[in-house]
Amino acid sequence: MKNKTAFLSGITGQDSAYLAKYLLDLGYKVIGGARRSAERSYWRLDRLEIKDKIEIVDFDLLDYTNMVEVIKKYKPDEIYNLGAQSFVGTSFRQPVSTAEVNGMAVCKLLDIVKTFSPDSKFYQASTSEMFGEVKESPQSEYTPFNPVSPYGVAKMMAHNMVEVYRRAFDIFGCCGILFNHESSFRGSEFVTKKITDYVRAYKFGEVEDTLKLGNMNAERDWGFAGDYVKAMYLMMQIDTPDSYVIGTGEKHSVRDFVEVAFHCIDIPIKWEGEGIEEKGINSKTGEVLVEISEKFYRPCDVETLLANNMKANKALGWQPETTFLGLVQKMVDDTPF
Ligand code: NAP
Ligand code: F7E
Repeated sequence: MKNKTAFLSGITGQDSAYLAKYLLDLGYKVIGGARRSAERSYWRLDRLEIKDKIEIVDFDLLDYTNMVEVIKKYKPDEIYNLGAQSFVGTSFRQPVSTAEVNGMAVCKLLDIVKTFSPDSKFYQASTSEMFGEVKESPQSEYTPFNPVSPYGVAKMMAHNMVEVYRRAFDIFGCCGILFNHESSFRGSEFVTKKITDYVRAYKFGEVEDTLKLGNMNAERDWGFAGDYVKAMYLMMQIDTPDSYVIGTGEKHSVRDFVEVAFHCIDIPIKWEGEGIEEKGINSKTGEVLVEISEKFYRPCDVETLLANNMKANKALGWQPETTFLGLVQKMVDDTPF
């Protein structure tokens, strides 16, 4: 039997690295789409030693002609649209380009699939950020969306568009409504990576300043990216395309995350002060390690997220394997698995 072909947009990103490895191990031929930049970095693929096993092609979600050429040429069995402007903070400063890449480009890509490769299965990287100011907790596939960031609004458009293409045009379109998933491959501006990079540097005596953070009260349902890409694959294998919430069902605040990360190097943290005056202090030595900077506050923030993953558990047999402590430890140790 011929090996299946999977096309992954955003091949330089965190999720594509884990998914590419997973699919290659299953015997897939993997084509990875990367947009042009002054110097492309494949450090994640290199660390997994899979760069040479992937066919890399130029692919920019902002270029319609380029997308047509790639989809027409490969007619992949499975398309995973993982490319996006993925940083919520930036979406407040660049709402137009975020809407174009995360929203409108997905509409174009779906239409290209419908026209040139209607048998391709399509996975869209939807997000818990669409729940925004949450209408209920925990959040399931039936919870109304209420986004509070340009990122969330754009992703909601893409999500709804996949559901319309599924109903109206019979496209095999799946949406994974993924809650925050992290790893040592996370981009450095995301809060988990920022904290764990700091803690590791502190352990080796390499920091010169305190760790500066924003909203310490925000709560997230954080899981391990390596577990979540398996859910993407599973939803593309069942008979009927659908949308699934993927998360752990456990939430923690940014403050908890900081405490657990320092705990991984045996430093107990105590907190003093409130709001902008809050400080995280090494309770053994009195050294101030964490301070608040307004720079990292957002104009609006999602205060709390918690997944109800029952549907994925029942229909896909999916459940997370990595505990919260296990995730933080992997990140502090900088190990991908
Ligand atoms: P990531 O590490 O930031 O990777 C995003 C990828 O998209 C990068 O390869 C980036 O390329 C690429 N990209 C950006 N603009 C593009 C464009 N115009 N055309 C083509 N590619 C473009 O993100 P991730 O954490 O792996 O997330 C994967 C997907 O899941 C994203 O769609 C994200 O929005 C979504 N998501 C993530 C989470 C999470 O917690 N990680 C949760 C829910 C949903 P460059 O390297 O050139 O920038
Ligand atoms: O922020 C707060 C911040 O940037 C988490 C993306 O993958 O998950 C991710 O989006 C929380 C927010 O992730 C800092 O205000 C405090 O409340 O790590 P983050 P995110 O915004 O939740 C969703 C599901 C996606 O889909 C996105 O693509 O932490 N926070 N202090 C901070 N955040 C950052 N980045 N930096 C800080 O210093």
